[in-house]
Amino acid sequence: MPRLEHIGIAVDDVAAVVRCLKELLNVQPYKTETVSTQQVRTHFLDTEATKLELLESMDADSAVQRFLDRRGEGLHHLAFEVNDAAATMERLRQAGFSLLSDSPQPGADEKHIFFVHPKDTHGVLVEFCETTSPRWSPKYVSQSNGRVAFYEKGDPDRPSLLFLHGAGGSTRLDTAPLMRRLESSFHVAGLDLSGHGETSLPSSGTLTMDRFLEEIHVALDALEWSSTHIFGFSLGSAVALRFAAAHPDRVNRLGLFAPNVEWDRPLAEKLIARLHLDALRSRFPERASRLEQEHQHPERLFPALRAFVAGLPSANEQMADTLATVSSPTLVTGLDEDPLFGREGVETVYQQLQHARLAILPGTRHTLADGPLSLLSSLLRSHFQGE
Ligand code: CMX
Repeated sequence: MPRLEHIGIAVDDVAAVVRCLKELLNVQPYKTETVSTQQVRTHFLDTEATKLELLESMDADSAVQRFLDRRGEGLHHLAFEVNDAAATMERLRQAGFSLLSDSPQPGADEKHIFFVHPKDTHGVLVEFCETTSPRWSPKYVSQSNGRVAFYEKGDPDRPSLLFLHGAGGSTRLDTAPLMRRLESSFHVAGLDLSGHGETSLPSSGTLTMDRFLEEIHVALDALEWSSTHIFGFSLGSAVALRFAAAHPDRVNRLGLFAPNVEWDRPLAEKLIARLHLDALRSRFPERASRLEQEHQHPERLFPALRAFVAGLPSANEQMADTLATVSSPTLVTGLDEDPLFGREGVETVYQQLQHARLAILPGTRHTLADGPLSLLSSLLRSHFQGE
């Protein structure tokens, strides 16, 4: 079902509209972007229910300028987000709608977009948009043991929020869609953990919790964040908990999605079975090829991850001590039908923390990028804003 992604409003005097919306809704633009193909400058505001996109014409011949000349300032279009813009185009073309381009075009906010002519939609210009894989460039910090990579977005004056991905994932693969949803409220950064994404795998080929924690320090120092909120998914949530227990002065609040802290041999074996590229290639070829492209040394990373997971059952006691020590207010979230950890794994984490709230969301896949992002981002925003 397409989701209302934003409402476009054509404006003559952007400063006056911004002042009005500040008084009316207490919202301010969080990003401005020029889309040269559409000859517009866009200003995005996030009202939580949906985004508003203020459209300023950059050319006397642009579609927005024609609209302003004919109708004056006002509601310009409704934009709905779809998973596959090309497939949606094909469906609508076959249904007889007049589409304003032959294929999806680059739009603002790293989206591919197309429009349906308002004469076919009872006078309302409708846009469809698909969020593309971000082409974000990381920042690197060199270390004796290789480099640490992180991605930074949003206004540096906002509260800081660090994102940690899951095992075998990366910022671009796991946490980027959530970062995009929260960049309007926070100064966000996504860290790639050792061997994942753009961060080097240590020459020993061994992944350790201590090294993950060291990488968080490196990123926080490079960002000049003395303390921060941290969000972690799966492995990233265990790393976030360990960091918060060891360095309470550097962590404000924690948000966890699909965490697990109690490991036995069968559970470790279940995860290890998922961490084989060959098996992935035959079952999910598209996912396998994305992993191969995303990681620098996938052929070394996956054996390293299997060895790391094999050691988790012997670290249960240490993890229980960790949970008892964490003092940061924590929002624990998980899926009602998580196929890997079950709902019990999430509830155990919640029960062992001193200052935690629990939210169980509907879902059947242990992934973040395809998870219940609207619900999750709204819960996290409130939690990190201290509500
Ligand atoms: N909403 C509703 N109706 C609109 C409209 C809009 N945003 N823009 C134009 N119309 C109406 C006109 O008022 C006119 O109606 P009448 O004939 O009743 O007067 C009719 O559409 C005109 O259509 P047209 O003759 O085809 O002429 P236009 O040159 O005005 O083009 C349209 C209209 C929709 C094809 C053109 O505006 C367009 O291509 N829009 C899509 C691109 C766009 O809007 N980009 C900016 C957004 C960028 C972004 O979000 O990134």
